[in-house]
Amino acid sequence: MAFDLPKLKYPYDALEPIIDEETMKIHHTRHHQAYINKLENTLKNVEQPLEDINYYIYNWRKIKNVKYRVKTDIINFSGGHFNHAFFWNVMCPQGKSEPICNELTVYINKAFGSFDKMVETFNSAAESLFGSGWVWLCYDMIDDTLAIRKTPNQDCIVTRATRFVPILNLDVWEHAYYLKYKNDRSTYIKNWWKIVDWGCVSKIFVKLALNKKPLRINPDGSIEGINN
Ligand code: MN3
Repeated sequence: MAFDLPKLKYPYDALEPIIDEETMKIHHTRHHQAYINKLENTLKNVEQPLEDINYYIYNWRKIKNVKYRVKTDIINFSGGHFNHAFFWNVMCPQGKSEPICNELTVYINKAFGSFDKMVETFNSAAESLFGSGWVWLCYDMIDDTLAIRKTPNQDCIVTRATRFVPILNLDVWEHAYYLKYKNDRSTYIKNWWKIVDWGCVSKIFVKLALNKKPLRINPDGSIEGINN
C-alpha cells in the first residue's frame, strides 16, 4: 500500500513572492506527506485496500467492517492528500497563467454578476472560515451553475456532495501562509489570486465540469483528463 507524494509542476520558489519557498517546501514535503503517511497507516485497518485516492474520496461510504473512527480518519487523510494534490495543480508562477476561457467567464458572470464579484464572494468565504479548512469554486451539476463552498478541516467538497465538480480550491489552514503572512489571512487570500492558473482551471471547467465528469487525481498527482 503506497501513495506517492506528487511532484509539483514548478520549483518551490516559483510562487514567490506570493507564497514563499520555505512555506511551499514544508507544506508539500511535511504537511502533504504526513496526510499520505497517515492514510497509509489508517488503511491497514481496511480489508483489501486500494491504491486509488479517488476511491476513498468518492466511495468512503462503501467501506465495510471498519470502526467509525477509522472511517473518520479515512475521510480526513484521503481529503488531506486529494485536496493538496488538486491545490498544487491550480497554481502557477505569477504572470504565467493562460487567460480564463470564455465559457467559464460566461458562467461566472451568470452566477455572480462579474469576475470581481466572484472573487469578492470567494474571499469573504475564505476570510470567514472559522478555524482551518478549504474554499472551493465548484460547478454544480444539478443546477448547471457555479457555486462557492467552504469545508472544515480536510473535508473534500465531493466527499460531502458529489453534485459538485471542483474547479479551484484554496487552502486556508495557517500552515499555508503563516510563515510569511503571520495572522494576516486576508492579505494571503487577496494575493493568492495572482498565482491562480486560469489555464488549468478553464480546462477543468470545459473538459470535466461541463461534461459532468468527476474530478479525479492521477497517481502522479496530475488531474485525470487534463494535461497541464
Ligand atoms: Mn495545507
